[in-house]
Amino acid sequence: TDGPPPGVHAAWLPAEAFHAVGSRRVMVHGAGSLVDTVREEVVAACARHGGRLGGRGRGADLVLALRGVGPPPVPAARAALARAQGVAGDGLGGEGFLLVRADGVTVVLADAPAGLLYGLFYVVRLGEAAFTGDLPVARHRPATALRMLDHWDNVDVHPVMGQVERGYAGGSIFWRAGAARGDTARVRAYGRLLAACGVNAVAVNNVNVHATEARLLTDRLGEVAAIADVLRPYGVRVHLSVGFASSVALGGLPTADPADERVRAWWAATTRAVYALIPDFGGYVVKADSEGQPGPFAYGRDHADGANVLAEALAPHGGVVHWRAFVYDHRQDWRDRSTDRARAAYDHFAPLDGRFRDNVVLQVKCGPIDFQAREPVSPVIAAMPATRVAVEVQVTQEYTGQQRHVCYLGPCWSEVLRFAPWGPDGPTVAAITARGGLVGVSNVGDDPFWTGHPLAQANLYAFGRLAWDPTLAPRTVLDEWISLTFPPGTTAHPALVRRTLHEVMDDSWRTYERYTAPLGVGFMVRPGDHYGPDVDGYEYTPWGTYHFADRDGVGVDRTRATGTGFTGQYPEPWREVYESRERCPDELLLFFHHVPYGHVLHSGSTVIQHIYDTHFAGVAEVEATCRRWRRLSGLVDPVLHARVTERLAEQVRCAREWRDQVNAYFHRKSGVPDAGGRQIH
Ligand code: BDP
Repeated sequence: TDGPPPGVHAAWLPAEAFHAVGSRRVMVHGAGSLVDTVREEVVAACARHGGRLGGRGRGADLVLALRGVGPPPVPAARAALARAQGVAGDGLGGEGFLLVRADGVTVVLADAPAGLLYGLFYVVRLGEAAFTGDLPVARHRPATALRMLDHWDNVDVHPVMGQVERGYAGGSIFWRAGAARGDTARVRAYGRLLAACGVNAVAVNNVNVHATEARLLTDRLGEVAAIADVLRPYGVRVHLSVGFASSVALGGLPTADPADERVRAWWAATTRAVYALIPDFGGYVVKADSEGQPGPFAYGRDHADGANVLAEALAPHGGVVHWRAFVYDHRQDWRDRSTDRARAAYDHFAPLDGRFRDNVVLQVKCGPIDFQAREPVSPVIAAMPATRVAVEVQVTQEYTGQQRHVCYLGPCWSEVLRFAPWGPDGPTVAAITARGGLVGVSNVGDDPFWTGHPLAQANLYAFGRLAWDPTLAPRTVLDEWISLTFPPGTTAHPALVRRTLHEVMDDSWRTYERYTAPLGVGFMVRPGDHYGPDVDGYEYTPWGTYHFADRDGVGVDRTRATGTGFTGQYPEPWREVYESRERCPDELLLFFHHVPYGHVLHSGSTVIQHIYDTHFAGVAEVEATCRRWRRLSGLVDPVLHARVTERLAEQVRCAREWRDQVNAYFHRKSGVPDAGGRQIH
């Protein structure tokens, strides 16, 4: 139980990461299946590192105890516990824990088994620091109860999208060629990684629900139950993506109209059967009226009507429906600016605020368009005070280098979570969405390194950690990941490894931004697979993703004064900041404004010169990354080193291609030469 199956890389939990815990006397006090998991982890760690799981009356260095099951038998632990009890104040919730160290004993205290499990992984993360000196009582609770990964995994291999839609890490860990893989060891190892970073829910199939996947809800439910059984010991609940029209496709009804009694009865009965098999089932994820998926519009109903039917069926069992706000017309006429795709989610959902049942979570993509490397924060998040809103981010790197490029996304998500829609004195996105949660599209597959690019593991880790605590600095999170992934004992030069990884990764998202689409304009990618540059690839298509470059200027006018009016979806102060060319932040200028190439940015540079400079700089940074990575040859696992080296070679090639296409394109459009006199190909 203490490691991944043969041939699979340990990611952030190699055996060495457990040295501090495993070399000590540990006592686990309490009962329940997750407490058993804690015990198994401790036993395995001790077997490797020479410690032992203590029994009654023995001394202990670490006590992991559930409150309310009587005092632990070790005197020193009792004293530390008494101290902790005094400070605890209100409850720790179902997942929280307390940590205190005094008199040579480290104590983790929780009210529920999941808290003990998270407490154990916290101690593992602290390493020796958990056993040094005194530690004052510290209370840890997740910022939100819903920390979920959505797998866009298909059960059948999709003719275009393959086994995993937008997957860059091989096949699915759950499904292969139409059937459950039944790879219990792999799924269990995954659950363990998730628990160690704080993720507690997983949707096991694609939001685009095709015929085979649909049946997971009914006659193939057993396969979902089997996955739930394996993830349960790590506190991870299973969710299912379901089709809105399931009552037709699976139930044989003539309609999926949410107002039809038969439809409601079908959902109620179907959901009852789900809970009979999976009592802790998390709920449904629904993509409706979006990119060809069926939805309530077909019946003249709105999305509150649609979501509430499923919510009503789930409510008696404690389940939630994650209803996605990614609703837009992908066959729109691009000449008509009132159809601005950025406006769509708000236009559809903001009027429905207050109409959703309590167990509906509206799942809103972090930006208004679609997971571009740079977008403003979606205005929907601030527009629905009476609705539980979750933010959805894309851990899988569809638009950020597809796990061939190093792109650490912690800083990107942190900016979203810290954004304050009503200005610095108002609540942050993290606070607004605490009732709804954080959802990420998973980047995991059956690749031996889990994520294709070994360094993309840090994105999975950061997702979980930021969901648990959105105030964490991305650099700190990366530092944790480095410590857990390359602990002493796995490398001869931990300090050099740490420094190099920070140099390679800390700023890699901004580097990626520099060599791709400029100033928030987005979507200069190859249509279809979305990898690599294609400057006009989407410009004359019906997808609603344009840059409007011509000989005079570039950018999308989304102002109220002269454009699509999208800026009006934000509250003050942002509605005016974004409306104003002068005040709009540089990095979003072309998202909100169409400006001449000679427009001067806050940085002092013109738009056209900024484009040239950032594209040359971005490529130079990737070249420097390659040199830095070479330093680690011989210092980290050679297979991992080789994998990253191979990916970096592709990243350099692709970054140069981006630079050359983007620079040449704008050079030809504008006729403005590079002030630096560099060659533009
Ligand atoms: C887009 C992806 C597409 C997804 C869609 C979604 O290209 O594959 O189905 O998002 O989120 O970014 O539903």
